[in-house]
Amino acid sequence: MSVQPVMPKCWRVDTKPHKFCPGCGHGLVLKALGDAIDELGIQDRAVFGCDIGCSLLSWDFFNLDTVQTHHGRTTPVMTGIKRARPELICIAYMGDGGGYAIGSQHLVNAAVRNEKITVILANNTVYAMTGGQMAPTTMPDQKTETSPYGRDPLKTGYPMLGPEMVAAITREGAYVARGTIANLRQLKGYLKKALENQMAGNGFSFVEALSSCPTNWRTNAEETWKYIEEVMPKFFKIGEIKVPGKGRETREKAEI
Ligand SMILES: Cc1ncc(C[n+]2csc(CCOP(=O)(O)OP(=O)(O)O)c2C)c(N)n1
Ligand code: SF4
Repeated sequence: MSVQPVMPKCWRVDTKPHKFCPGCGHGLVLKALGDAIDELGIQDRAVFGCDIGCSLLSWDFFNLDTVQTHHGRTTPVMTGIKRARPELICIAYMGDGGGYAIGSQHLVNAAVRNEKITVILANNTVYAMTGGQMAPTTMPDQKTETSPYGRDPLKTGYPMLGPEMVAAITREGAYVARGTIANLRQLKGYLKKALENQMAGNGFSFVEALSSCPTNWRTNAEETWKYIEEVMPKFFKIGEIKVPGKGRETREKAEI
């Protein structure tokens, strides 16, 4: 007897199996997002925007109106749709290269303006689609195509703490959290809260998800999971960072 995997209702079954590499975190983030959309019952009014980078492989992932945009420009494109059609739930999905480097000005300005959209960013610590170059989120000592001896923070800076930055520059009404593919239930909870924040018209909502790229990390399943569960959270603290009505959380400092 064959066992059919349970897929979110809002996924497009005919485009599965998806196009991501085996062990890629993108599929898990999108599973959590699909479940969140189903549970909130917003499939008929959600609009999904994906970026350049491996996130673009989700262009046919959902049974949702979908737009695929230029690198890092998904945030302003979704902002435009939201302003024109405020009743829609606008979701921008991107990688850390798109959100924190090539499109960082768009993320910063949308956050400062407290645009009523939801941005979801998969942080896999590399520019994956182009072959694993160093990204703003590359960890200290992490080897990449362009940091073959490991990232030296004294020369190239420390990894970008995106949610912490967004929390600092948004005003009241913003929701900001960092989840991980290692805890999908928690990640789904954060995504639901981010979407509910948009539905309530409160302000910007932003969720970073710690994600994996075994292809460019050159890791097997065990090493990949260890990196996600043990190494990344030492620097990228998981949890809610800003919640409307509760203000900004003061969390313990990162270990590195
Ligand atoms: C303006 C611009 N600069 C550079 C590129 C080349 N480029 C395409 S994908 C990519 C890396 C994407 O990395 P990230 O956003 O982290 O997503 P990932 O592939 O890791 O999911 C780059 C640099 C581009 N398409 N456009
Ligand atoms: S290259 Fe990395 S991020 Fe891209 S699909 Fe493969 S595992 Fe995922």
